[in-house]
Amino acid sequence: MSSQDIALPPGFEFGVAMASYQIEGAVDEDGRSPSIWDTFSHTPGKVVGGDTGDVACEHYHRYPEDVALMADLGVDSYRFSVAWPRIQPDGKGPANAAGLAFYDRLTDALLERGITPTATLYHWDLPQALEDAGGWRLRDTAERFAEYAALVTDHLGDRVTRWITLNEPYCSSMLGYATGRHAPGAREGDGALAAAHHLLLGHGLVVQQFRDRAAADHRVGITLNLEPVAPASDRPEDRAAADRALLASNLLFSDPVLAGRYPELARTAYEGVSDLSFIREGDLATIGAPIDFLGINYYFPLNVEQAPHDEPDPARRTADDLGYAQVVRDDEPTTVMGWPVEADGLRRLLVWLHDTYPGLPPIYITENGTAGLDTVADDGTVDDRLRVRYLSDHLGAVAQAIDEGVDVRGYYCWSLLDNFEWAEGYRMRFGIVHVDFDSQVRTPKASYHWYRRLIADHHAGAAPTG
Ligand code: IFM
Repeated sequence: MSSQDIALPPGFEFGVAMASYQIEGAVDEDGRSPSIWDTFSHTPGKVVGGDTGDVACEHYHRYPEDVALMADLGVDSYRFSVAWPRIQPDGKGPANAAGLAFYDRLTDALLERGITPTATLYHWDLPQALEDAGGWRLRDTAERFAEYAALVTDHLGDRVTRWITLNEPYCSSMLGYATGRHAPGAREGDGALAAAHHLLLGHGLVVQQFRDRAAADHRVGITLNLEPVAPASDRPEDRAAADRALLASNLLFSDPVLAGRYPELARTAYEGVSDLSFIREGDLATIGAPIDFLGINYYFPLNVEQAPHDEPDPARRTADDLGYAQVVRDDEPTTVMGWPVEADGLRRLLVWLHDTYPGLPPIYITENGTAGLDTVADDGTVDDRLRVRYLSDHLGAVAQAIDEGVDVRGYYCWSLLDNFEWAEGYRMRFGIVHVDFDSQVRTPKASYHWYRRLIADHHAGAAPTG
């Protein structure tokens, strides 16, 4: 699909997204304390190749060069995240002025280039001090999060008007506390479900205080990673497995936020794993308070079949052990991450959201993109045509969803730079700009040039004539 074939409405915004621990480096500068990801990545065997975020893309110092790349790309907005351990090294108490100053510099550089800052308050780098006290298993962490958020929004709120509370609470809770694939690397049942609830409670508390403190034209939302879920066959057991997969990957997060409820299935699916007694009266009203927009991160569809539980005894089961397994057909295209590629899945997901939640707020696609093992050729180019295809097909799917009535306002490509891809380290490159992690040289890939043209064409087409 060429850029001319992607018919997005006038005013549609284009952006790029990145996150603090994946790019900043400078992990012990200006008072920053360790986060759970510093601890996890320094634990042998947790990250491919023993990679850490110690240096990453050196964005903490090289941000002017990176903002210049964004300006040249022509994006309307940059979605970044604020590192909690830079702002509150102990996870509580007054703000560290040197930490805030970095986000001042970044915000000012963006605004000087006419790029709208979109700030995410939590993209997984919990101060280690808070994890040592119990982390997201504790209700108290939700309260700490709201305090931290107030420090950041009060300080940057004169310039940043679009805020995202959490990035992908599914990953922070389920990968962090159930599968153990992400920091802090726990494998729990009740603890992981409590973490999910307390993350959402933290979101709700921040929305509540945002309404009290922020200017009327400021906007707040949350980013969820959701998948269109389908059974791999018509067998009743696969259909039931798909219901449980839908619960775990979507409804456990989308229902409380968008409808102020937990799905009934949660009680039966987690029976014996957790009594869900961490949910207190009034929590769902807090979590379900209206938001101004919903951020959606989409990477792949989820087709599932029934599978035996890893652990027969529910009392010893981790929260991800729900008796289903993802099915990827041999003939299905997949990325180097092993993720199936299906652009229409994004359209289906958006239409499902629209049909499931009356009063759905406007949507931004806050992340979408694909990994490659990209290298710079002798002539200095990076041929990532698979990424061009991926991005263009997915933007086409967004355009179709808009045609079908879904209110999607913008799209952020993940990611501008190759960066620290969590447990996969630096091997998996998601950037539209290649980064040489030895020299820190940035080289725009073919996808960067393609996206640049698409944005320019869109802006030209949308510009008022005469
Ligand atoms: O790199 C991550 C990002 O931090 C969160 N969403 C998915 C991306 C690709 O895995």
